[in-house]
Amino acid sequence: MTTLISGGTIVSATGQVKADVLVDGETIAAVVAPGSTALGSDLASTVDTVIDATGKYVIPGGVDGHTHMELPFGGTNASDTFETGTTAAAWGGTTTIIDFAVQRTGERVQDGLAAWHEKAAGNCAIDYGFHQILGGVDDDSLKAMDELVADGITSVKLFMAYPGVFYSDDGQILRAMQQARENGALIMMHAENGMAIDVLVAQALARGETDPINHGLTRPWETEEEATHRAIMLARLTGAPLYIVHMSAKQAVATLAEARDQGYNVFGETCPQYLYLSLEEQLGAPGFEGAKWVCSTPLRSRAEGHQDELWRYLRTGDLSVVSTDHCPFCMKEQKELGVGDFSKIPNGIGSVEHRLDLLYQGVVMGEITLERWVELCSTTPARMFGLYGRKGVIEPGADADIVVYDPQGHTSIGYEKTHHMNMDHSAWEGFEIDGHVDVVMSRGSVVVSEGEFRGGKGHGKYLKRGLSQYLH
Ligand code: DUC
Ligand code: ZN
Ligand code: ZN
Repeated sequence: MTTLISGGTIVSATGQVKADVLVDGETIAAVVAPGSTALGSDLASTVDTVIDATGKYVIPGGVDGHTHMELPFGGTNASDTFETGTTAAAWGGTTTIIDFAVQRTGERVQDGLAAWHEKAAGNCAIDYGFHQILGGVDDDSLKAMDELVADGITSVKLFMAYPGVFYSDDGQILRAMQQARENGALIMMHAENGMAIDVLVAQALARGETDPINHGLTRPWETEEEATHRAIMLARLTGAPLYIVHMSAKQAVATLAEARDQGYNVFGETCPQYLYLSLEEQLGAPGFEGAKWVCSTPLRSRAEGHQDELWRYLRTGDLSVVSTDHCPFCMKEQKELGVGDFSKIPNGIGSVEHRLDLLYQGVVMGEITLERWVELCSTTPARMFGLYGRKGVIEPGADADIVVYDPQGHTSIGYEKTHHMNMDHSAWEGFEIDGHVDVVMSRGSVVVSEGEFRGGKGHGKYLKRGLSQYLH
């Protein structure tokens, strides 16, 4: 099966070029100048299918390096299965996810990972890989980390928050970093001071402050900045590279930027919710409504200017990646667990479907360039998580994961509109997007076209990943 994507502008992390893309089977066979006779006089008439991309951008499929399908958390499970979540991702132009397999405290790492393989295998509409959450750092899990790396799970996530659930203390973090220094794993860090937060939460509840906004008020920026600083110091001490997930506080990113200026191998990720949404407007919505936006790290105050600073850090390169931290929960029976006690609201927002569209608004608003859009959503995550060459790029030999994006198109986001995630609401209700995902190809198969889903579960393959390209 051959396909020619013709007439479009290919946008990469480094530039734009008008060129046609020839896809043969699952991979990209050639990128040719329009009208080139290098591969025969009339390529369009020799291929099986032609996709007309005139006036549109042709970009590498999105790589979302941070999702939580079916995550058991907060007394319930994230509401997207691997099937519904990867289908929604495909609708939005994301062709690869990297989800977090979980080792619960007291469980064997290998058992946690096997359970994740079982959830995902045969159910994904797009390709997928795993990071491993270590819920307990000990001799066994450190040994298991070496096996993970050999098996293509080349990054582990540790938590400085959620004592009693996922939390690792500083000694455990230090040991994991020492091991990562040896085996090449990338340490991903949830950087919030969970011990301090738990005290603030208990004090707020004792004062009768139970509304969702208190989730943000009890996780002030200092708790993110302090943990970020501590994580960086431990990384410096051990020489391990460090990737800090879901950064939302401008002060924490300033600390990260300072360490980067000093030459340390530390990287930051943010998410669309921290760029667009705020403590005042969403988390502080009347009644229990704010529960829709309870996630950790929390949304930050617009009055304090975090959102603008995060866009700036995306431009300076101090923030390297935009992922979603997709962790959806319905209001009914899930978020509702926290009526009368904000600390019981399951933490998470669903965005896996909207990342490319939302970030493209950054281009429309003049916050980032087209190239930076592609770099943040696809190329850098592919490099960061050992997938580059197959993913994150349009060049011969790469997987044919390609999105045709129409800058003249329009997308109305909302639960009743373009929403395909398994949720009973949208955290992005009413967002109007200049731009539209027209065609999505995953390993050579068109999975979305003309407003129709043409993919299916089982198409997505497990990706054994290499080491991060940013380790040295
Ligand atoms: N933050 C969330 O909002 N949800 C899942 C886990 C996390 O760290
Ligand atoms: Zn986290
Ligand atoms: Zn997460």
